[in-house]
Amino acid sequence: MTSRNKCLILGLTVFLWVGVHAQSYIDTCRLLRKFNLTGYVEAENHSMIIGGLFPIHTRTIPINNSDTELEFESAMCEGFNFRGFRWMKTMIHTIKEINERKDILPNHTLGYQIFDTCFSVSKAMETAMTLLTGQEEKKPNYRNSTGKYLVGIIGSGGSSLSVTAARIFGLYYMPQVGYTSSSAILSDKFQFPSFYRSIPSDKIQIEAMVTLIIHFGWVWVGAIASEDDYGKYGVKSFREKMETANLCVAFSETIPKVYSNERMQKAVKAIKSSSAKVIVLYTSDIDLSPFVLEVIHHNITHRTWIASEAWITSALIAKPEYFPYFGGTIGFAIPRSVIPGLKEFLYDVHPSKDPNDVLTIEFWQTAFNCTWPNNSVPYNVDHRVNMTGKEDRLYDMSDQLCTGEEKLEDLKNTYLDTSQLRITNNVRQAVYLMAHALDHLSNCDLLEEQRNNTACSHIPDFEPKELLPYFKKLKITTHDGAEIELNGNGDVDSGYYDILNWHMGDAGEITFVKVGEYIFNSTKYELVLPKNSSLFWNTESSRLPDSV
Ligand code: TCR
Repeated sequence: MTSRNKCLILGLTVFLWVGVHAQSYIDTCRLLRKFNLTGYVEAENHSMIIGGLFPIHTRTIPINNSDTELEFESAMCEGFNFRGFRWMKTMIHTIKEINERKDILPNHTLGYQIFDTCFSVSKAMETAMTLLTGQEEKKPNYRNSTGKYLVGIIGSGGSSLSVTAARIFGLYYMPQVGYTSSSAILSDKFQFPSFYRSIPSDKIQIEAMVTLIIHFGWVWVGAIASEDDYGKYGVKSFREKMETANLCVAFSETIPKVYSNERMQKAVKAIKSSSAKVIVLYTSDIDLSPFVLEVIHHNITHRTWIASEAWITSALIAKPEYFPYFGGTIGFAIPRSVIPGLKEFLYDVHPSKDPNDVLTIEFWQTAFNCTWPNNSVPYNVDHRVNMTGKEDRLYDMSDQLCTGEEKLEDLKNTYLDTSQLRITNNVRQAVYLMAHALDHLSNCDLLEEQRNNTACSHIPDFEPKELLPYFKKLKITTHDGAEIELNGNGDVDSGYYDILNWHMGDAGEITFVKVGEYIFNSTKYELVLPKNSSLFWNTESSRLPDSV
């Protein structure tokens, strides 16, 4: 059989698996290529492994090669993502902490195998397959490439990536706990039978947005979404909720995933030609940044942006030079937390510790703009397409050699900024949910109603699906006293969002001022916006904007 036919057959099979979420024929072909994945593994001396999927890069590098070359390697990645690197480190930190505790899984320790998804659907699929099959096998044997039992997955980042991975993991009922995949579609247990999450569903955030809009008396609001499961489902339910509340959506546009000047201009035109002055932006920060440049280029000011939680505190967007355009942004954020010991753990990173740790070397090179001598980093470039659609080298290997004496303390870097631990705390809670489920399994701690029809399982030789009953109504208390409880759909449905408003700080930086909260549980919700909260509005009069 020719490799092209093989590709087609595998492609068709995988296409059936991942349905509409398979990006293209090329993506499925990548599964046949030699794996070219980066990540971390620690398996020795542990009986069980938890898989982890994190966006440590922001893009795969588009392949222009001829068809024959396509067989050899999977895509390489670029655009080092300091935030994703911090999330990944937090998973390792949490696992280490759990292994030291005597009250959770006292007789067992957890190992991990973590991969970079490069913020791309194709890599999410590839890494999911790699975790399940241990690379060599055609079907899962629940022992991954480390020879250890794979008992669950943390990840895989954004909703589109989790949807893709969950369709594969769901086939084998492999438990997966998402830390930042918030799309409402993932609550559907028919489609995603083994997906759970530590982040609330966007269903709640959408309700919160419409409640906020009603609160301020706005009636005519524009909407812009990213072109993925997060943005598309987000704006879809936003439109529905607005309609139910008898409010109007002035326009609804998407930001293209792959730069298209034409489509970008369409979105810009919609904003410029509409009388709507309040606009919801439902997108992750990575997808939003090219759009922000357009807004600035077209000098679009005096708009009030309603931020979704994915970009409200993002260092990529909250830059002082963007304040004239985005000052006054208001939106929702996952509650902040302080994680004991994390800061020290994050600082404990140095490329000289392990010459094979290519991600740390790349981190160092990117952070200090130097080149680590004799390194084997497979890639360390960042040629993002710029506003004119041309390639724009944002980062290239520096001529300056790193000395190893560079000081992390001197860096002002997202990776080390522990002042806004929000999704980072969700990563921690996702690992804890998994560990507590395993702990309950080890004690056969079943709910009353499950006792008659569920057998007790034994660590480590149980099948992944035997862990699922222990996620039902799973309830844990976090280090800062919060309670997290999963409902029947694997969602958390009580908690709160902070409502943040962008102000200018004394040193000209953007500050995220908490102006209220949106408190919710399964039966009711409440928008708390005290009258005396100091709100900053980006209007000529600095007063509350009219929506038209
Ligand atoms: N859910 C988004 C991704 C996302 C995110 C974030 C990315 C959320 N919050 C914060 C970076 C930083 C919320 C999704 O795709 O589901």
